Amino acid sequence: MKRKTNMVVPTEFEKEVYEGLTHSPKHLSSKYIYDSYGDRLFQEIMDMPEYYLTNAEHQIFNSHKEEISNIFQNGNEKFKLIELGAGDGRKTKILLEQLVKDKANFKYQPIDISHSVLAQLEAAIQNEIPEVCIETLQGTYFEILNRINIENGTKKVILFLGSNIGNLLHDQAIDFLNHLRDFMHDDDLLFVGFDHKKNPQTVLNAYNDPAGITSDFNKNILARINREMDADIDLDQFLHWEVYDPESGTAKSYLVSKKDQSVFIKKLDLKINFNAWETIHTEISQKYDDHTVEWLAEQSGFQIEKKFVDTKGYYQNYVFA
Ligand code: AVJ
Repeated sequence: MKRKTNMVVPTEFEKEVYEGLTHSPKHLSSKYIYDSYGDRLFQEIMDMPEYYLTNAEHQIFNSHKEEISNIFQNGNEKFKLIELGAGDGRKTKILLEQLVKDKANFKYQPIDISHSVLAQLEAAIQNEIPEVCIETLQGTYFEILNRINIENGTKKVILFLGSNIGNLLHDQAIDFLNHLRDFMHDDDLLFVGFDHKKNPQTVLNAYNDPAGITSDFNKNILARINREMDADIDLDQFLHWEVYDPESGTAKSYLVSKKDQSVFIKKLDLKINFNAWETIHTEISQKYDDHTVEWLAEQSGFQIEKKFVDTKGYYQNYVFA
């Protein structure tokens, strides 16, 4: 059969690039930063001293793992430990080890969009904590939840860690939590990590490291357009820029064009003009206070069962039921 190359169906990424770069003001979605190179850069970000979030959540898990493990278990009842956006699972391992120690009856089901991340995670778990029964699930969160909810009945504990919820504005977070709650039954739990408001300088430093790792991470979205859509974007002609509004708690990442320039995206047959200092908004990283988390829970029909705070008061993990 002959294939008409001019009728190829565009991917989600291609559609969003077209939509976002022809929009005024320009925007691109941070979810497209994460290809295998983006995943690696994010792992480097988690190792940076300025990126306090990882250490804070790590500390909470280490200090409270017995109690967290207890909360997840309902006697010896079997449960699924489902992780949304598992990444390299470095913090989750602390909880997995505790659950194994407590002889909990569970299956670990990490969900991620990235094949390579899941393969690495599975190998690491089998190597480091072979007692854990792991089933990796590749896809988007709700696609997978739809699929695994068919085999009903088993209790679910859903992990949404690392301030991943911070990529959503409040309205989107409420929609997301509501949607998630549709998949949950009476005994099911949601364990979520929220990054809290703090000295605005501390927040800015976390998203603007002097080594430029965060800049490379942000620019990877343009690099992907170059690689996957045969574009000619000169990454050096864009500036990574971070702002933080201490009132709303919203940190925003931008890529700013350093000059008047145009780029051509061959695969989309699309030319995009940039004025000097024109922006592309790429990411939001929302920071919360207690009041706002309580409001989110209420708006999405969840009950707050428990919260854990790190010693600096930078970060909190909540148990929602
Ligand atoms: C993975 C979304 C939680 O917003 O803090 C890190 C991503 N962006 N540095 C965050 C990120 C720039 C991160 N999340």
